[in-house]
Amino acid sequence: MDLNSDKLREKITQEYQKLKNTIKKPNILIVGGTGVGKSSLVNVCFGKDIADVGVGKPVTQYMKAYETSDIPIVLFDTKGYEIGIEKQTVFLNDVVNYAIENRQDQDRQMVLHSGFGFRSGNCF
Ligand SMILES: Nc1nc2c(ncn2[C@@H]2O[C@H](COP(=O)(O)OP(=O)(O)O)[C@@H](O)[C@H]2O)c(=O)[nH]1
Ligand SMILES: [Mg+2]
Repeated sequence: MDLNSDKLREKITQEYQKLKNTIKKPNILIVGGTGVGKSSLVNVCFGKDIADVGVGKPVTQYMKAYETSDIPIVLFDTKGYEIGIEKQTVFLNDVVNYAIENRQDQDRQMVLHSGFGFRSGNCF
């Protein structure tokens, strides 16, 4: 087989694109108290202030999905998870149950990422 370096590079790029198109973006649910840096984490990951201006797609009352074509993940930003049985129940019903109910759906199943105990700037 005659493969010079340009052809080899082209072939690798084609195979990479093919592979990339078959892999689904992981959905990551960001959960944590108000002010721990969940929305800032979204902005750091996408390299722009999309969460601060709230352009995400509302998925539930408490959750928005953020996705751009160039970044290979989908981040679900949530309103703060607060202590207190009433608030916890509402949050669980709205956000966590959505993730649990969709865990068999390849397009919607989520990785749960806890925002407790750190701020976004410390993650990178
Ligand atoms: N010092 C510091 N402040 C942060 C960090 N991440 C976020 N913040 C600030 O914490 C505040 C709350 O952040 P935000 O992302 O809105 O928190 P959220 O309520 O969890 O979405 C904002 O003023 C951010 O600028 C961090 O890593 N270090
Ligand atoms: Mg926020």
